[in-house]
Amino acid sequence: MTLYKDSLLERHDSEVARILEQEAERQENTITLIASENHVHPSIIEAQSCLMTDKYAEGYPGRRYYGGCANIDTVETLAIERAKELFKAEHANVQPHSGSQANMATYSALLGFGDAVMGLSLSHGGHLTHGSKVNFSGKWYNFIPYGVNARTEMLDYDEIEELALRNRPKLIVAGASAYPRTIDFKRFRDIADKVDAGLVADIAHISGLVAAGLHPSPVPHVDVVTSTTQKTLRGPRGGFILCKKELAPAIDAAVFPRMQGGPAMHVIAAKAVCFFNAMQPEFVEYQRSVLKNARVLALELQKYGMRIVSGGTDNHMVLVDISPLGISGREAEEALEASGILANRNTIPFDPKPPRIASGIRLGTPAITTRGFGTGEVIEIASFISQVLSNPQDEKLRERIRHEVKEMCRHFPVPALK
Ligand code: DSN
Repeated sequence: MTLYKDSLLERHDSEVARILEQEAERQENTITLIASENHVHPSIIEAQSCLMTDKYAEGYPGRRYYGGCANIDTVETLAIERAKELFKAEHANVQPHSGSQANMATYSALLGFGDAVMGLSLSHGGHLTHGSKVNFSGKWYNFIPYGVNARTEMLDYDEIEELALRNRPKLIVAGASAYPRTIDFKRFRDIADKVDAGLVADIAHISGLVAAGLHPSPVPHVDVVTSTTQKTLRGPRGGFILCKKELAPAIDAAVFPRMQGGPAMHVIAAKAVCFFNAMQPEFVEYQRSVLKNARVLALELQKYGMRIVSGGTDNHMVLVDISPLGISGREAEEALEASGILANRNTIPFDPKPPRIASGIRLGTPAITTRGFGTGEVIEIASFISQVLSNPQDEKLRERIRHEVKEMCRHFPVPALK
């Protein structure tokens, strides 16, 4: 043990300490290319491990159902004000435990059961909460999925408009979890206005880019924005909602008391730190590097014969069709993990394979960029990926790449482990 050696936790519960040590080691020696993951700043971990985990605080600042909430009110108000300032929003709710719960509360505030909603199909890059049949969203609401254009593999706003005119949804959800291109929220607003629909932007993946001004903000165009804090925004695991002032009472009531009980105040303290961190100039520099690394990764993988869905990337992620290499997404994910590189299998638009097999992998650069990897390392990583995916069963190759990955990682420690 190193991190937890002689720690209170090790003395108290050596079993858990050992597991946490192994997880730290795993992170330290792995290249994380999962697009939704990141490595937080140690300030986030410190804030999140604070004593506010002890406190019940059902309600909102100044309106709690428990005593002893003075500090709780101050920190939640700070998180709210920082979120509003960062995203130039009229109102913020920082209590959702996750992005899914932020979406659940938002739909509940804006819709009745069975109402028609349009969302990006999961198989074209949408999220479970955008209408998947196995999710509450697909069970409680009548989701009409839209997809990407078969030729460009990008959102086709004319097609979306036509679908909206035909179905007249009450709400349109714009946003994705596997879409590597810029989303035109203004165009979505025009479409929503034509059919008198509400508009929600789910920016869980791109909120860090939006905060840094490197992806157009949905805030001026939509009624509600939902997001997570743990992805490009590099904060604790959680969700938040932004909206116009007039929707604030409905959104707040939907989060608490309708969907959630006591807020996770230690996480809200860490969300406040996350928004503060995202206001610093170095955060913008970080996001620029995230974008640059993603572009280089796409170009390099293309050179090795992999097909990049939509032909490139505008954000932090690259969606790769690996069917030209003759292997599935699942095989690729497994071979890469055995070589020290983490990615996730992902369907590509119009994928003939089911999601558990998939024809693609989704890669993202937020975590490696946080560690300080630059384009030189990204070029090397693309070469590792190509070698592994060209010989997915070669044990010796896996071992060699695992060693090279470990060596590369040694020069770029995970921030919390420095
Ligand atoms: N599971 C997240 C992702 O990987 O994109 C979305 O919630």
